[in-house]
Amino acid sequence: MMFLYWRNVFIKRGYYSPYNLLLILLFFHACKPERSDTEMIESTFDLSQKKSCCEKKASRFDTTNSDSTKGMIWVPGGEFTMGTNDPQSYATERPAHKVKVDGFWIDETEVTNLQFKEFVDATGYITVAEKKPVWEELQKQLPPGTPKPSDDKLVAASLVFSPPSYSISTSDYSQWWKWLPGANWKHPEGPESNLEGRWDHPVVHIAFEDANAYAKWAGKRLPTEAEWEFAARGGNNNNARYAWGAVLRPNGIFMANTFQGKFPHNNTKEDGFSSTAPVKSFCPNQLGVYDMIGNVWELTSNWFDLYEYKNIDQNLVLINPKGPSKSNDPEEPYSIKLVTKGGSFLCAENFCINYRPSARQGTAYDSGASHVGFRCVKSE
Ligand SMILES: [Ca+2]
Ligand SMILES: [Ca+2]
Repeated sequence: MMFLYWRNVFIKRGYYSPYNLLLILLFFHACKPERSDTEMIESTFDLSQKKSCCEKKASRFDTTNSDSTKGMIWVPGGEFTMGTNDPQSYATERPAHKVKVDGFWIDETEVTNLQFKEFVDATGYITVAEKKPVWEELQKQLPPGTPKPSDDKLVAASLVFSPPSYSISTSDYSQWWKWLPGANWKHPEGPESNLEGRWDHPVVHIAFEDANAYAKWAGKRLPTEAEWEFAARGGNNNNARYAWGAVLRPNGIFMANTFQGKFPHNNTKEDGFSSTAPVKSFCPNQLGVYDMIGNVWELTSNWFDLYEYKNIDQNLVLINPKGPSKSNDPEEPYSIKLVTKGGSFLCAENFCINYRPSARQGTAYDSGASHVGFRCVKSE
């Protein structure tokens, strides 16, 4: 979190330099326009369309859950093609490679505000975004010599999407991300906001340690990137571009909560939602799992290495890979990042095409934001 915060501080204080601009660009490196989905069909959101779609998508497997796996879907183990060779993808997703995972249970939905509240009520847990940052910890992710901020900057806060009302260049991320004191999971848009009417939305402003604490309490864990991608692909090996097939909007139906219109200022919300949506608002995948794509980015347990896939032996089948032993992004050497997957309600055609199962993004491990959440898994 602090890494992006400091970039904003640099900019606001006039410390704007090409280096800092580069950092900003690379933080969301995967969010840049690379193609138009020509197969996209113009459509408006229609609940009757969605209903008919969902009725056709029965889960492939019985979900006879015990209490410990209530609300979870069993993903039978198998081999699949992870990543992609699609040239219309980001370099960090390539090349495709063979992976085999054991079977596991996965949460049917992203963890909701109500579920997270149950955890907080039971444990008294306080999230990272609710606590005043510790300068000594911040320093570890900042270039040497970075000056200590004034105390009024070292306050509990989180990153909130706050776009302008007019068209701007998509090259400066500080134009739509605001470091907002008082923003946290209970107040997603800041102190004046609350969760009324949003208990079934995914919880946001969750850092890695927050997600791990919830998972431990629930007797679960975060998925590896491989588990997440296998589940997002419906537990099969077709390596389709989208989680549901080759076409972004089959028969004009919106399959996920993403961003329509011109990012960041003009969200036409043709899919029905300008921000997070209640979980299960869109069709489940072949396994019966909801919103793996879109709505909110989802944390995994893997450290993010920008070049991880380039170093994989293509002749091997990786068995239950857990990713690199440490974060590595040479362009942001001080930022420690985790892999997040699936894209969010902010993924727009003109800016970001991360609403695909192979897409991957590095997110600072100590960060929360208004478009990042998580779900859990459980081994057999
Ligand atoms: Ca949307
Ligand atoms: Ca999601």
